[in-house]
Amino acid sequence: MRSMNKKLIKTSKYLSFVLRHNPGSIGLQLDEAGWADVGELIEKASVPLSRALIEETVETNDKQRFALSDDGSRIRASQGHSIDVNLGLEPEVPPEILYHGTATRFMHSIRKQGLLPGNRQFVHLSADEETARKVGSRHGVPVILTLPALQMHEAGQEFYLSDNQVWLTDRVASKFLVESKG
Ligand code: HQG
Repeated sequence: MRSMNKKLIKTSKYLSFVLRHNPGSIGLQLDEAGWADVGELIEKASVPLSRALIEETVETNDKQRFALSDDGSRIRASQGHSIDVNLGLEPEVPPEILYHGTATRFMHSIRKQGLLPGNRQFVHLSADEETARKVGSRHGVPVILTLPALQMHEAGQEFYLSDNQVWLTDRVASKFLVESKG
C-alpha cells in the first residue's frame, strides 16, 4: 500500500467522481476513451487542483486508479466508470478463478440475477481473494464469490484487464458463482 495523505485521498475521491461518474457537473468534456485535458480539469474543478497535486495523486494512489497520457497532458480513470466510455481494452485470457467481493445483504438478489454491473459499465473482479474481501467490506458483512473465469472465457464470455489490474466483465450468471467462506 502506497502512502496517501488526507489531501491526496480527497483529491483521489474528487477525481474519481469527475472522471468516472460526472464530468458534466463541472462542464468538463471527456473524449470517447475517457480522457480529460489536465489544464481544463484544473480550470473547471470545484476544488483547488494543480498539475503537481494531480501528478502526486496519480503516482501515490493506492489502487493506481488514474492514468496520465505519455505527455502528461491528459488524465483518465483506469476503470470504475458509470458513464459510457470506451477504454479500448482488448479481451484477455483470465486466470482460472476470479473473485468478487460483495455483502450478505445483496446475496438474495445475486443468487437470483447473478452479478450485474449496477451503475457501472462492468462487473469488477479481482485475481486475489484479499482484494475481494476489502471490496465486499465496503458494502457490509463481506461475502466472497468465486467464478470459473477461464472456463467461462472458453465458453465465449469476454474478460478485460484494466490498466490497474482490475478484471472486468459484463455480467456473471448465478450458476457460475460459488460462495466461499470469508
Ligand atoms: C452488487 C472499488 C444486487 C455488487 C472496488 C456490489 C472495485 C448486486 C454492488 C470497484 C447484484 C455494486 C467496484 C445483483 C452485483 N443484485 N446487488 N444482481 N450484482 N451486486 O461499488 O464491485 O476504490 O458499483 O456485488 O475496488 O463493489 O472505487 O461495485 O456489492 O474495483 O477505486 O452491487 O470500486 O474501487 O457496488 O466495486 P459497486 P464493487 P475504487
